[in-house]
Amino acid sequence: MHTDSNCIFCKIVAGQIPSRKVYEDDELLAFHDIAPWAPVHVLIIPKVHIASMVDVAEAHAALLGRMMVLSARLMRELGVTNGYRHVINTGRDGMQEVPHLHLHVMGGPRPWSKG
Ligand code: DGP
Repeated sequence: MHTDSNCIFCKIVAGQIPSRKVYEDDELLAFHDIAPWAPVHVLIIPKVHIASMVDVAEAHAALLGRMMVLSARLMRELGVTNGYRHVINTGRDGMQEVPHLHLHVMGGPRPWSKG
Protein backbone atom coordinates (compact mmCIF):
# COMPACT_ATOMS: atom_id res chain seq x y z
CA MET A 1 0.00 0.00 0.00
CA HIS A 2 1.26 3.48 -0.89
CA THR A 3 2.15 5.56 2.19
CA ASP A 4 4.08 8.82 2.74
CA SER A 5 6.48 8.78 5.69
CA ASN A 6 6.14 12.58 6.08
CA CYS A 7 2.33 12.52 6.21
CA ILE A 8 0.64 13.09 9.60
CA PHE A 9 -2.33 10.88 8.71
CA CYS A 10 -0.08 8.08 7.40
CA LYS A 11 1.66 8.26 10.78
CA ILE A 12 -1.70 7.94 12.52
CA VAL A 13 -2.49 4.90 10.33
CA ALA A 14 0.89 3.40 11.30
CA GLY A 15 0.25 4.06 15.01
CA GLN A 16 3.22 6.45 15.20
CA ILE A 17 0.93 9.31 16.27
CA PRO A 18 -1.90 8.53 18.72
CA SER A 19 -5.52 9.19 17.80
CA ARG A 20 -8.95 8.56 19.27
CA LYS A 21 -10.03 5.87 16.81
CA VAL A 22 -13.68 5.12 16.25
CA TYR A 23 -13.34 2.61 13.38
CA GLU A 24 -10.65 0.66 11.55
CA ASP A 25 -10.53 -1.97 8.84
CA ASP A 26 -8.07 -2.95 6.09
CA GLU A 27 -8.87 0.11 3.97
CA LEU A 28 -10.27 2.81 6.24
CA LEU A 29 -9.56 4.52 9.53
CA ALA A 30 -11.84 6.92 11.41
CA PHE A 31 -10.85 9.04 14.40
CA HIS A 32 -11.92 12.16 16.28
CA ASP A 33 -10.59 15.45 14.90
CA ILE A 34 -8.02 17.03 17.22
CA ALA A 35 -9.61 20.49 16.77
CA PRO A 36 -13.35 19.79 16.50
CA TRP A 37 -15.76 22.30 14.94
CA ALA A 38 -18.77 20.44 16.34
CA PRO A 39 -19.62 18.30 19.40
CA VAL A 40 -18.96 15.20 17.25
CA HIS A 41 -16.27 15.69 14.58
CA VAL A 42 -14.84 12.56 13.00
CA LEU A 43 -12.34 12.24 10.17
CA ILE A 44 -12.64 9.24 7.86
CA ILE A 45 -9.52 8.49 5.83
CA PRO A 46 -8.35 5.86 3.40
CA LYS A 47 -5.26 4.07 4.74
CA VAL A 48 -3.60 4.39 1.36
CA HIS A 49 -1.97 7.79 0.86
CA ILE A 50 -4.15 9.76 -1.55
CA ALA A 51 -3.12 13.40 -1.19
CA SER A 52 -6.47 14.95 -2.09
CA MET A 53 -9.54 14.68 -4.33
CA VAL A 54 -7.26 15.87 -7.14
CA ASP A 55 -5.61 12.45 -7.06
CA VAL A 56 -8.79 10.41 -6.97
CA ALA A 57 -9.25 8.02 -9.90
CA GLU A 58 -12.02 5.72 -11.12
CA ALA A 59 -10.28 2.88 -9.27
CA HIS A 60 -11.03 4.67 -5.97
CA ALA A 61 -14.79 4.80 -6.51
CA ALA A 62 -15.60 1.91 -4.17
CA LEU A 63 -13.24 3.24 -1.51
CA LEU A 64 -14.90 6.66 -1.56
CA GLY A 65 -18.29 5.01 -1.47
CA ARG A 66 -17.24 3.05 1.60
CA MET A 67 -16.17 6.29 3.31
CA MET A 68 -19.66 7.74 2.78
CA VAL A 69 -21.45 4.60 3.95
CA LEU A 70 -19.21 4.41 7.01
CA SER A 71 -19.99 8.04 7.87
CA ALA A 72 -23.68 7.25 8.31
CA ARG A 73 -22.92 4.20 10.43
CA LEU A 74 -20.53 6.13 12.69
CA MET A 75 -22.94 9.01 13.23
CA ARG A 76 -25.59 6.47 14.26
CA GLU A 77 -23.14 4.71 16.58
CA LEU A 78 -21.97 8.01 18.10
CA GLY A 79 -25.58 9.01 18.84
CA VAL A 80 -25.89 11.82 16.30
CA THR A 81 -29.63 11.76 15.64
CA ASN A 82 -30.44 15.27 14.35
CA GLY A 83 -28.30 15.47 11.25
CA TYR A 84 -24.69 16.11 10.35
CA ARG A 85 -22.42 17.72 7.76
CA HIS A 86 -19.85 16.24 5.38
CA VAL A 87 -16.88 18.34 4.27
CA ILE A 88 -13.91 17.49 2.06
CA ASN A 89 -11.38 20.29 1.67
CA THR A 90 -9.22 20.10 -1.46
CA GLY A 91 -5.99 21.99 -2.06
CA ARG A 92 -4.90 25.44 -0.93
CA ASP A 93 -7.94 27.32 -2.17
CA GLY A 94 -10.13 24.57 -0.74
CA MET A 95 -8.57 25.19 2.70
CA GLN A 96 -7.01 21.72 2.92
CA GLU A 97 -4.36 21.66 5.66
CA VAL A 98 -3.46 17.98 5.80
CA PRO A 99 -2.52 16.58 2.37
CA HIS A 100 -4.04 13.13 2.91
CA LEU A 101 -7.62 12.75 1.69
CA HIS A 102 -10.10 12.95 4.57
CA LEU A 103 -13.82 13.26 5.00
CA HIS A 104 -14.94 15.50 7.88
CA VAL A 105 -18.22 14.35 9.42
CA MET A 106 -19.68 16.75 11.97
CA GLY A 107 -22.78 16.68 14.10
CA GLY A 108 -24.23 17.11 17.56
CA PRO A 109 -26.33 19.82 19.17
CA ARG A 110 -26.02 23.27 17.59
CA PRO A 111 -24.86 25.98 17.59
CA TRP A 112 -21.43 25.15 16.25
CA SER A 113 -19.01 26.68 13.80
CA LYS A 114 -19.50 26.17 10.07
CA GLY A 115 -15.72 25.69 9.78
P1 DGP B 1 -8.32 20.07 6.53
O1 DGP B 1 -8.30 21.55 6.69
O2 DGP B 1 -9.57 19.59 5.79
O3 DGP B 1 -7.03 19.54 5.96
O4 DGP B 1 -8.47 19.51 8.01
C1 DGP B 1 -7.49 18.81 8.71
C2 DGP B 1 -8.06 18.43 10.03
O5 DGP B 1 -7.18 17.50 10.63
C3 DGP B 1 -8.21 19.60 11.01
O6 DGP B 1 -9.59 19.73 11.34
C4 DGP B 1 -7.40 19.19 12.24
C5 DGP B 1 -7.15 17.72 12.03
N1 DGP B 1 -5.86 17.25 12.49
C6 DGP B 1 -4.65 17.74 12.12
N2 DGP B 1 -3.66 17.06 12.73
C7 DGP B 1 -4.28 16.11 13.49
C8 DGP B 1 -3.78 15.08 14.35
O7 DGP B 1 -2.59 14.89 14.54
N3 DGP B 1 -4.72 14.29 14.96
C9 DGP B 1 -6.06 14.47 14.75
N4 DGP B 1 -6.89 13.64 15.39
N5 DGP B 1 -6.56 15.41 13.93
C10 DGP B 1 -5.67 16.22 13.32
